[in-house]
Order: sequence, then structure tokens, then C-alpha cells
Amino acid sequence: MIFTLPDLPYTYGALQPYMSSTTLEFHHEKHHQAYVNNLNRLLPESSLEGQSLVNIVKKSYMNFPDLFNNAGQHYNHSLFWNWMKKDGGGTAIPANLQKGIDRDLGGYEQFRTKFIDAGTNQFGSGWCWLEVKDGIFSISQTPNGENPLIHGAVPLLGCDVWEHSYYLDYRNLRKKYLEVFFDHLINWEYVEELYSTSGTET
Ligand code: MN3
Repeated sequence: MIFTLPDLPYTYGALQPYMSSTTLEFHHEKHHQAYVNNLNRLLPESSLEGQSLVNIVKKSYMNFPDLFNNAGQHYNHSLFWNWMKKDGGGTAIPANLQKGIDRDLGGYEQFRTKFIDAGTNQFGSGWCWLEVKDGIFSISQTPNGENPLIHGAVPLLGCDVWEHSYYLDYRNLRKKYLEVFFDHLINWEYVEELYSTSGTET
């Protein structure tokens, strides 16, 4: 099976002024495409050809580091595009999701602070996450192409804090980028969809 670059669910200009069309175009056409190309190139050297992307991510961890990085990034970015939408973000969170946020994270404000802090404090490249494991929500951060899957959790929301995701628009202000992502870009309906199909809803 050959993996392919998914189309964005919106145009390159759709997320302006919060994410520029230049950032989005380079991020999608150059960075994500490179992960897909490397994944396809490295896959035959593993015993994982023909498996699902999730299985390739889980099984390549530790065993095939180069393959893992690229498979992880293909998985992460395929979700990331859907985690954003025009006029998203803010407090308009579906009730079911809000319930878990109140129950496990101390409500919206604490969730927002913890999520932004996780991304701001991730040293170097990586991601910050809202994840669910055994029905419990938590916030985490991972380096490089890692994600919650390999820690037995399901990612519900993630933000890419590699510099390629924000440096053209926000320079060194990673926290500002995360605040804008949270307040103006998150597609909460997609987060809710991942939660309701995660099999861990309580
Ligand atoms: Mn990226």
C-alpha cells in the first residue's frame, strides 16, 4: 500500500489571518509530503508493509526509528489539518466533550492553560495533546513525531509545535501561536468525533 498526501479540508488561505497561506502551503506540500515520501521509501525495509498506519506507528516505535518518525508525522499531520477550521476555537465545545474537560481537567480555563503550557514547554520540536486513556482525559507533550498512540492513549486534539508550523507567522512566539490556535482555529466538532469513536467514552 502506498500512502498519499491527503487534501486539506479547506483552501490554503482559509485560516488567515491566524495561519498564513504561505505557512499552510509549505507545511502541507513540502513538510507533510516529505513525511509521506519517506514513509513509502522506508516501509519495504520493515516487516510492516500492508498494515494500517496506526499499526505501523505502534510497531515501528523503537524497532525502526526512521520509519517511526515519518509514519508518526504522517499520522499526526493527517489529524492536524482536521483539528483546524475557519472561525474555530474558543468556548463553543460540544457538551459531551465539555463534560470530560470539566470532570478530568478542571474546566475550560484550566484545560486551555495546561494545553498551551504543554506546547510552550515542549523543548525543541514536538506536539502537545489532549488525549484519553481508559476514559480519562489528560494533557501531554511528545518530542518529534511521537504521539499518544504509543503510550496506549488516543489523541483527541494535538498541536504541532515544530517551528515550521509557526515561525513565518509568529517568529519565536510559540506561546502566542498556541493561544491563537486554541482561541481561533480548533475544530471542536472533529475533537468530539474522535472522542465519540474512541471507544473510551464514559
Ligand atoms: Mn509539522
